Amino acid sequence: STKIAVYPGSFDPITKGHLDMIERATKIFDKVIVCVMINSSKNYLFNCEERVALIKDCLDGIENVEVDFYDGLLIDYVRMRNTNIIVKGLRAFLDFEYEFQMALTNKHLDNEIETFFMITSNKHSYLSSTLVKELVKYQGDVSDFLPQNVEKAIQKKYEEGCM
Ligand code: COD
Repeated sequence: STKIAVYPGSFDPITKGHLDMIERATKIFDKVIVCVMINSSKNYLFNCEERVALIKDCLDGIENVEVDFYDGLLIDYVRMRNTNIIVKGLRAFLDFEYEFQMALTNKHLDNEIETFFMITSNKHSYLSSTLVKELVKYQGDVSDFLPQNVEKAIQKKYEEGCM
């Protein structure tokens, strides 16, 4: 049967760390659905449409990937897409506790749900959207961390005084 994985996140904005995850996941699963969602503990710089558009731009050319958005529970979205697979990325130390908690909560809500974790590549292990935003705020160089379209978009946010 076709294995469909949902890769959920804030992606505010998408970084080379996320892209590395997505590219690797598309080699393992038949299809990967990147879903822009809401983490209620975060304030977003880019609105949902902007985040979706930036991701779509980055993934142009990869066949078995789809970009979507959803305002609701992750497990409801996963169920709606007729799958039970969630894929997440794990960075050095900072993600473990939080991701562990989310994976177990999702499993508690729906025992069929399986969360797969992929370890970040070394190069991206310390990269986060939050750090990138801080760098841009103080006009640090982020070209190693972001694809060009995203770098342009975030620079525009800076020039518009959004950060
Ligand atoms: N290398 C590898 N992986 C990375 C990197 C990197 N450099 N940076 C981030 N990642 C991974 C993260 O570990 C995560 O798996 C994914 O990429 C997305 O990261 P973020 O930061 O964009 O997204 P989050 O953590 O804000 O996403 C949280 C969700 C939106 C998925 C969560 O809040 C959620 O499921 N919300 C929906 C409501 C819900 O169901 N809540 C209950 C959850 S138990």
